[in-house]
Amino acid sequence: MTDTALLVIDMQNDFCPGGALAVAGGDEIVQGINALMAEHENVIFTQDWHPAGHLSFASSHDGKAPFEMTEMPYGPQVLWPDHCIQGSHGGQFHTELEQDRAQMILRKGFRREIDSYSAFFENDHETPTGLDGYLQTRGISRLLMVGLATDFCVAYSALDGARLGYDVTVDTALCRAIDLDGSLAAMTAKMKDAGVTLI
Ligand code: VGL
Ligand code: ZN
Repeated sequence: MTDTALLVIDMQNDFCPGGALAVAGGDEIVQGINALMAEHENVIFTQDWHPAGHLSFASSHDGKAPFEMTEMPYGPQVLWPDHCIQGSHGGQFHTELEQDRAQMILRKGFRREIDSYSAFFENDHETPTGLDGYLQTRGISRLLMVGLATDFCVAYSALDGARLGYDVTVDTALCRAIDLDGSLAAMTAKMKDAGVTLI
């Protein structure tokens, strides 16, 4: 039994080319992730999973355009194009991703009022997703993270994981970034400062 899990983050159609919030090269990492999954006993997926009218969508705010900022009760929030709507094609995993390997699929962002980048906490940084309890009861203390997007869901998950005491590695070759206003450099620096290993 190994104490390591591979966390495959938000490998969904909407984050791949042709999707609503396409990350450049998002589809290029699918085969590499499939190969990495074959080497790991424990595999967990996350799935961004928003109700229509989610408050992280620019379309839910009068006069706001995608990629502008707004203030939420929990702090600043980027406004996104509508994406990963529950039950939609965009919310499904990339068709070539080997989904059968996932032992758990953790959905997040399902509350209309609050976004959730991290696999551990919603964007208020205090509402738990339950992943910490799941990992602890399974005796998992090391996490290898891959997926989309490097500077949002991957980075937030890595930072929270490190803060919770996990040994976190991010395989940057199997991630792709949105890179909004320098967010990739900023989040990379934060991950390094937090003791996350970047390979
Ligand atoms: C993500 C923006 C909005 C991500 C999810 O998976 O990085 N980014 N929702
Ligand atoms: Zn989202």
